[in-house]
Amino acid sequence: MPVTIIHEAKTERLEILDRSGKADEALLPKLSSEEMANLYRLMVRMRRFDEKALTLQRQGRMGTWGSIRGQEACQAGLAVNLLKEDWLAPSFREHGVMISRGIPMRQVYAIWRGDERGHLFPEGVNCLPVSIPVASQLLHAAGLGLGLKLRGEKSAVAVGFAGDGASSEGDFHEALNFAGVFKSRTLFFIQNNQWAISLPFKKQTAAESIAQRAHGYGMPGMQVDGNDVLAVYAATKKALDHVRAGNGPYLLECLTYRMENHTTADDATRYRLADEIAYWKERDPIDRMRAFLVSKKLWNDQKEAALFEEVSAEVEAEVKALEAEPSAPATDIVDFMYKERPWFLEEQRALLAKEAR
Ligand SMILES: Cc1ncc(C[n+]2csc(CCOP(=O)(O)OP(=O)(O)O)c2C)c(N)n1
Repeated sequence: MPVTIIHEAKTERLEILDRSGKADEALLPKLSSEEMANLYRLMVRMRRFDEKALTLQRQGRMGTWGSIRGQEACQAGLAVNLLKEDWLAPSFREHGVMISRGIPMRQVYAIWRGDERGHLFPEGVNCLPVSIPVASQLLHAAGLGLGLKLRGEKSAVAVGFAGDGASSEGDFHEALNFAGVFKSRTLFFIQNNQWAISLPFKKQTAAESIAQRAHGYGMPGMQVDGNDVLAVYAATKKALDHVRAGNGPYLLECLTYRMENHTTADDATRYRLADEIAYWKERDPIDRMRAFLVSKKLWNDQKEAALFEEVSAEVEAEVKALEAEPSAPATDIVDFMYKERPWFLEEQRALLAKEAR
């Protein structure tokens, strides 16, 4: 019986900066000095924002917090490639992209204090509410992307976010299959931070990468060093160009590491070894980019101090504004659920309103 090959697949991986911040010059994206420094600024801003939330949580001023420490390059590299008309379908670990898109820090903090008013995003910021069910965001983005296509959009895309754990959910398969078949205007943006709470990546799949699974859905996929902001920038641009041009969806896997606990309710020292954390600390996305900028004479201690002061002041002002807000009414629990409340929620709402009085 003659055998013919019906599909051959290769999956690319991109990295530009080595761990000490030295660039492969041939691969450098065409960015001005200011644009490169801006990527760094965004990451530092995210980190200060994140660190403050962890402190607030320890002080009992925040419900819980899912840290993005270590994932700043993924989020900054994507954020600068987004257009105003794009849509985001975020999971619970996208604060960096959200604050870079013009959502005030205080609103993201509010969400994590269980205050639904945080989800009332400024007019014109196309972002769905944070969705907690793992992998659900990909379905939302597949549908949004189809909607944009049916509306005849020529540039807008939908970005669906998920982690490595999400790639084992049925929703992941359904979203990618659907988007592939209907050629949705969707970028599937996977931050593989190696852990789904206490489950390591090698327990998620027998495949080497998430990116290679794109072949099975008839879309291109790529893996990028998610701790290298220049590589994420370049890979995201390539992926978005593909989707914007109407060629269908794209699967981008950013290989990164969750430096903190899963959330403040977790203790990662119970399942992770110190060696692993040390390995990733040496590949910190902010340190790498700073070393690169310094080597190009685009950054120095003075700029660093000024930036730190600026973002710290912003974070403090946002916390002040957050804490000056009157508490959310108890009825918000049901008010944010449906456009039209069913009878049983009306009953519960009345009860809540009475109790609150
Ligand atoms: C459908 C569903 N199952 C379980 C959970 C509980 N849960 C929250 S986060 C998480 C792990 C997610 O891991 P991953 O997708 O790798 O994202 P990461 O938290 O690492 O960013 C789990 C199991 C959930 N929120 N939704």
